[in-house]
Amino acid sequence: MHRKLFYPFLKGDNMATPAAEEIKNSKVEPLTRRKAWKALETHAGKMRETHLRTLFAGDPKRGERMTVEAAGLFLDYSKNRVTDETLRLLLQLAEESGLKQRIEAMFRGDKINVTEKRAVLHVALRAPRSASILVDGENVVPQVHEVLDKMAVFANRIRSGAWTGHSGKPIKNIVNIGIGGSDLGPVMAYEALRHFSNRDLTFRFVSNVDGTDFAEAVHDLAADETLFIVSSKTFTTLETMTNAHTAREWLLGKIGGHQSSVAKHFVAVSTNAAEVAKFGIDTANMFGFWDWVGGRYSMDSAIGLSTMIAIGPENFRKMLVGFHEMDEHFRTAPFEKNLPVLLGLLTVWYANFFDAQTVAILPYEQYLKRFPAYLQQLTMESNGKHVTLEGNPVDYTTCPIYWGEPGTNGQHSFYQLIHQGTRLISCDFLAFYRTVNKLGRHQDMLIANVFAQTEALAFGKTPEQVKAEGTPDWLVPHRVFEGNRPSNTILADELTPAMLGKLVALYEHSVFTQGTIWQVNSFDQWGVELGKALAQRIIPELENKTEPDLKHDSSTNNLIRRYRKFKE
Ligand code: G6Q
Repeated sequence: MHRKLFYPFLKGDNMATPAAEEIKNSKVEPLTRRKAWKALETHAGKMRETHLRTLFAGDPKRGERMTVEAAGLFLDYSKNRVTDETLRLLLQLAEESGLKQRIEAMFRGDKINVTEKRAVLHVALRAPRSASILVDGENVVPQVHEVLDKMAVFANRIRSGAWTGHSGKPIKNIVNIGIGGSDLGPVMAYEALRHFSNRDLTFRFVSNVDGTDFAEAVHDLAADETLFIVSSKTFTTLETMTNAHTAREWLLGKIGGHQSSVAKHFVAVSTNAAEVAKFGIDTANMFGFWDWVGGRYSMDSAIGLSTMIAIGPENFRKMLVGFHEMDEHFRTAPFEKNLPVLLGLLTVWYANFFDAQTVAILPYEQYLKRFPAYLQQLTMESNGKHVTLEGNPVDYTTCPIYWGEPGTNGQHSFYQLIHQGTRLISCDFLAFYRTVNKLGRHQDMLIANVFAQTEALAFGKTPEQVKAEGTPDWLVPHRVFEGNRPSNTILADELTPAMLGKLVALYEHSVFTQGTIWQVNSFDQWGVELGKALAQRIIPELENKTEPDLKHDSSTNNLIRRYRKFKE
């Protein structure tokens, strides 16, 4: 049920905080009371009984009709369990949810991240120089380009060998130290754009506080040729700061240098100049960003410094152009032709009306091998929420679980469950017409598998078809494919920097669309706080020489005691 929580700031005259004002102005009915929602509930009853075979048989042009092409991406959504009526109702739900107004509010720089009282302006990170986006009355676009220019100068110095380390040798190895939003984007982008990267440079990414991550990352690196980029918005994150300090000790230990050599081997990406300076990094070598860039929306900010060093400033700018193209599409295209809106609405459709628990992201492009992991944070940290913007518990499901692996590997493992398991899993298949690695027949085989999988998922194989193949009766049930498993197919030219920008923006805005429908704040992440705080309390309890006075529950106390006993 929709239980109302008591929040003092929501009472009458107290509606004066920016957060409360923002919420009051949104004037949107609770989700389950919206007309379109109710109509969708009734409609879904029928659709749950309808097979994709019937939908395709009834409309020979369905596979051509239910497609949209924009910003160089082609989306075939015909293999979804939807009719024109479903789409009409989902689009009506978007209208009733105030999606248009929310998009405008985001692009305008309104403080739509109400719990942190911040604007949400990753779109400003890729706005052209001539654009103007105001935050608290100030145009932020010139600041964005100032940082990009500074990054470009630095990236070129590294790439050309002009930047030298302590011993006068050029830098050969770049190690990005960061976690979450300060790691997943850089790793994903580096892998995705490896073809465009400078192969004379080695890139490593250290995120985990598990010492193995650091140890293995630097194992074969020459310290005097290594540059660490400490990427941390706050410059206080436990994992990142622990790894950064370990890196400094490692460096100084290897080169026997003085603290001053730190400045030659460390740069920072942060919003916290004071902490950066305290660490020993010259703030002239600090690349800034702003509180209106969320971690998981920051791969195209200075957090992308490693990406820029890898692929060069020109390619980085092409990536930004790709992002911007999708931003403009999202902002201006009518919803029925709007790729992120359609993707977002389809996710809502399965999550809320088919009780789908998960979405599989299946890139048929080896370079996108970290894309599912990247999207896990983008989607689940954004929309894995249980209260609305007003703080009311939701009485509907929010974000599904995202997961996936690059094709065709998954076909030989978990696809069994997608084809014949008991769960409905909607799948996004991503594929490209062309590859930069043209090897024999590989690409045709790869793409044949994409089309084959979506066909098999949608249409399956009936008992009659199985029998007709001469299968003995006892084996027939095992070989039947029910079909009716939904999928989207997204096709594009080739994975270039611009294309990567478009793809990331596509999902960013799909997440925005979903969050708007569910009326959650897609831009905070309070759910990561409790574990962090408890860890801070437990660390000394593990390290203290004297037996600590434990005040946890009996399980946690016992685990701590056991670890203390066996750790040496
Ligand atoms: C992302 C989150 C989170 C964040 C990391 C790293 O949206 O805010 O993943 O990016 O916790 O934070 P720092 O960059 O401050 O170290």
